[in-house]
Amino acid sequence: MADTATPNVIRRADYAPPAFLIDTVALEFDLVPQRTVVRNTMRVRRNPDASHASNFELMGEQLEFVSATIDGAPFAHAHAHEHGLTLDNVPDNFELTLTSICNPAENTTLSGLYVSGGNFFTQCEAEGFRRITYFLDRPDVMATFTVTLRASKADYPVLLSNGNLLEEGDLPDGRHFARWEDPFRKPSYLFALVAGKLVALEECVKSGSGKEKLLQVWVEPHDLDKTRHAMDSLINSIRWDESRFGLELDLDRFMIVAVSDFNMGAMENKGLNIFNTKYVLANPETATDTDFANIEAVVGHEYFHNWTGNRVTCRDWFQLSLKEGLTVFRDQEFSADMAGGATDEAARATKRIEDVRVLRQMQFAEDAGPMAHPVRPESYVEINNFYTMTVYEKGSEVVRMYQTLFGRDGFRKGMDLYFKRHDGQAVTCDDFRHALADANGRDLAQFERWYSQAGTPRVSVRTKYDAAQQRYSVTLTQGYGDTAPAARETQKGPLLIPFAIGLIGKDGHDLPLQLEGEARASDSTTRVLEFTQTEQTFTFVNVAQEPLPSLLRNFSAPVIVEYDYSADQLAFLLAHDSDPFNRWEAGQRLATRELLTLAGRATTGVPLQLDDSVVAAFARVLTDETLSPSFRELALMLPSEAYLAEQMAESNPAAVHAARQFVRKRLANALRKDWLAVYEKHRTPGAYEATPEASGHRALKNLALSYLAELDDPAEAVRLASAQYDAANNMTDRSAALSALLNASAANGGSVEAQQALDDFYRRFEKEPLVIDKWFALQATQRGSAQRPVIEIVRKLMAHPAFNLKNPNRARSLIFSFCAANPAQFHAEDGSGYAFWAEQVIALDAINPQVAARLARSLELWRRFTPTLRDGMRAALEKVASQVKSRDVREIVEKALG
Ligand code: B3K
Ligand code: ZN
Repeated sequence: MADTATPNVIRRADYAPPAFLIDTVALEFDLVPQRTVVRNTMRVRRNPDASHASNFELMGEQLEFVSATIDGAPFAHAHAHEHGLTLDNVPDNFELTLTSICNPAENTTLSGLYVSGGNFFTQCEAEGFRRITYFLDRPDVMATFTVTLRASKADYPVLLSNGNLLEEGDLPDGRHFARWEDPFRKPSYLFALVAGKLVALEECVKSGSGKEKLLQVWVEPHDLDKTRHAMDSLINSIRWDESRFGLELDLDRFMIVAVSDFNMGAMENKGLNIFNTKYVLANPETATDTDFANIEAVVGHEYFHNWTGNRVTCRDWFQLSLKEGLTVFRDQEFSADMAGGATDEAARATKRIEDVRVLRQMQFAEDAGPMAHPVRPESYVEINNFYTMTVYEKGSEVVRMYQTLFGRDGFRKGMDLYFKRHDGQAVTCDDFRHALADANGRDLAQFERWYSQAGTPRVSVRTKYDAAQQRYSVTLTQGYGDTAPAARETQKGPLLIPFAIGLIGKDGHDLPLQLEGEARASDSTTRVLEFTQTEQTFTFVNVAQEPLPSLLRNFSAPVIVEYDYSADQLAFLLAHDSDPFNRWEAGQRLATRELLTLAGRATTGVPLQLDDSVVAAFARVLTDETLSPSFRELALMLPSEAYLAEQMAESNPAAVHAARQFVRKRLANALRKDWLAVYEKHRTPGAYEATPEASGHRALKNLALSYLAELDDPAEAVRLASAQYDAANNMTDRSAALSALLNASAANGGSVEAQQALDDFYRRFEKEPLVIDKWFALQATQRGSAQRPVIEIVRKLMAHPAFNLKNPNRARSLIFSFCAANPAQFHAEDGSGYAFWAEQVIALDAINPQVAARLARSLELWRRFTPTLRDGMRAALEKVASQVKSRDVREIVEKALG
């Protein structure tokens, strides 16, 4: 175990307002890669709402202190130390100038100021600003910033920072400068600068109130041909926030800058969003339909932060979901509206299904392990470890529940009140809840538990039909089941669960809904029950026939529903439910149940077989041309191996893989003709179109191809895939064909066709890093065989000249893809995957702790696996715990071993 003392735990309960406030900040940068000088002049005053402190404590990391002056005079009582700077006995109100030096060229953490591809970039959230200058680097300290950048004009022709450009000009010695001013007060985590050789796609638009806005997407010159989609996404985001929430862009200029070395997706710095290239650059040849959709979502997300996060920010980092959960909800709604408008429920459901898949696979797993935490965590060691699925995705579900309870209009009223009360402030999740409650005249005290309780709630359902009385009662019981210890200690009482339900008659149509005590049936055939007690019965009256319940429609709450449907009932729901989400859900339940039974058999070596009725249910979806292609693709996609393994009493990735492969093969062989017909019918010949319809066709066609690659005789699939690979005019089709070729030959240890396509792919896209990432990822996630374990391929690729551990995208494309997205190969019984994981976590820890900590999380569920795997994982975790240095990784592995 660790040989150093337990690192400090930061607790929500310990929040205290800052002793000092900083009203204005003037920053001057002399940008030099190895030695950047930063001069920081602040207007400081005592905080009237805080207890008195004679010393002024500023945060700082990896800085070389040069000097301090107070009100223009040198200040002798400044002491620099490991965590920052202490100024003794300062006045009540003063101007402080601090000069310090940092080394962006050597900054591999990608937090603070760093160099990537010869250009300067910053990343300050959560605590990176203190790596640039000494500061009160906490979100409740808000100041207006003026920024002067000076640098060599030849090397750094473009100089950007937040807000509006005040002036720019030349300096002696081939240098130049630019001065920027951000008129809005902001916390330091929203500061940004960019300097380098960049070009921009520009567009001028008029905002809702008629003001001119300059929009720019900045990239390296050779990427200018991949910026159109990001620009369109930005324009659509601006329009959407105006029409759906009445929120206008508040700056004259809005910039997006792409950088290839970046720890996460993107960052919402005020007026100067910095993006991972992965979420900006796209054209049909290099980006898949999924990439296009992700770019739209992330551009939207960062833009929407301008109000939810920037204009109203977080009081402290425990409130992170205040901005993240809300902004994820907003980006999900934006994408749904872009796909289906407000009314096309089927198109909206596609987005909903994708989001719920992610939530269930990733957030439910997080809730089941040692990192389980509430949406508003109570404590942390390293805040960067809490940018989690719980804070983001469950946080979004919590926001969605307000809208489910109050409707779109009620939600909008709540948002309006939130901005009216809190614009320009740093606030808490409680403030948001109170705004929603007050705008809708409701007491939402119980709803607070969604923020404070960890773990995935379980709702079990019992139903009873009384034919004589025509009454149908639905009894709901809530609890958490047997949850992880980290979650259990937070669970205090029942939640307010909006539980949407419909009742379906024998003909497949919805029945009218009238609850006991109501005068008549409601207009809608979906009802949101407000389920608030541990157990509660809802009785429907005038129910003429025994219905089949459609439960938790549109996934109205982030819970697990337990109800004993028969296979026939699930097949019926899959064919008839008017709620498209629940149609999909019925198919998933059916498949999950079948797959788990088969996985159980696989562990005992019993031969596997699949019931014909399951094949028939899938066949109906496959051949139902009245369903949209994108819905069919989602319905025909089996639950992922990771999700299935997580459902087993003891996770057994090999058994899950065997079961899932068996079912895929069985469906492929039994429905061969149908898959072929679908493949032909949904081709999209001609020029590439980026519409949701066209992408739905491609998705379904490529799913068919992937099933065909499972055929006992894959020759036909290989022929189709090769032809598709060669003829493809877009990355969606080309990468799907390559993946089919790899998988079709996996059982036989590879094929000439697959190798040729791989080589061709590399040559063709050698100059496109994002596509080469796909090349690595496709190989890392491919199916393996006993003769050809994927770990050997991965180890070989680690030595490939294009591999680079320092670039997070590249590290993720190979290492994370293998460790987190190829469970059957990663969890090899011989422990080879775990040994590899340990090596890489240790190597990354020394380079980039945030990225290392993400990778470290891939073993956190170790206690839930079979004994052999469990032992191997523990040994690997112990090895990592004994060697890593960063607070980031230590928190993860120590919690895992706990
Ligand atoms: N707010 C940033 C995430 C920062 C992560 C810091 N480790 C991106 C986003 O959620 O929009
Ligand atoms: Zn965000």
